[in-house]
Amino acid sequence: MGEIKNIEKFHIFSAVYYGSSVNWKQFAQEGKMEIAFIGRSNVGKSSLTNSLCGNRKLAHVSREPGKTRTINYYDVQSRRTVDGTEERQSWFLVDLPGYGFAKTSGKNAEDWSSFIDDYIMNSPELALICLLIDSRHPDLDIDEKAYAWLGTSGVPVLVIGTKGDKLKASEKQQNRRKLASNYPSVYPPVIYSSLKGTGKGEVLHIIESIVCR
Ligand SMILES: Nc1nc2c(ncn2[C@@H]2O[C@H](COP(=O)(O)OP(=O)(O)OP(=O)(O)O)[C@@H](O)[C@H]2O)c(=O)[nH]1
Ligand SMILES: [Mg+2]
Repeated sequence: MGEIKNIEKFHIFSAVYYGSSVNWKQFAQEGKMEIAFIGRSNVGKSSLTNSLCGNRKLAHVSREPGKTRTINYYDVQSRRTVDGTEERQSWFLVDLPGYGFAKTSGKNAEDWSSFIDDYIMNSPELALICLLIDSRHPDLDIDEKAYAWLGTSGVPVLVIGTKGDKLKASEKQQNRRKLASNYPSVYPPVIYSSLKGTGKGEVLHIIESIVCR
């Protein structure tokens, strides 16, 4: 009888809340790779965190914008099997507060908190920034500003179009093309639905290429 090879796809098998901070220095010395989610308030960052990790109770999701106010670190363990050999990876998924929402009006109402800025610019372990954009609105000024600014960090950006379940199939194709032209990146944009889990394979595949190198 031939031997049955156990080939296992890359997946996250454990994700645990690690800590919250408004100061990038607090966790910076851990030396683990970090993948961060950034995007407008209410775009679905916390929902995506939960969807990717397969745990609906991990990050707090809210219908009200401005739910996540701190930099939240999740300690993630992933694994894959290559030619019968299991490989494990340990990294941080970092859920950031949203931008474009402020209870106070004024000059900085549209800006993100300065600690997001500090975090992005001062995290040597930051290997990928996932920029989440509502797939129904692929050309908002505030997202274009965020994208332009993120480009100065030198960290690769993956654009994820969220709430894909709210688009018709034809709109999905069209808006994916718009995302690709508005936010060019080494990675093609992914249309995601945290509600249905669509796009999860594509995002995990890109994460795999980063955490397994
Ligand atoms: N239909 C649909 N709704 C979604 C999806 N993802 C998130 N939502 C909803 O959008 C709202 C905001 O989701 P969150 O995940 O809390 O968004 P966030 O970006 O973390 O928001 P802040 O922490 O406030 O910046 C909630 O009501 C979610 O249920 C999705 O894929 N499909
Ligand atoms: Mg959130």
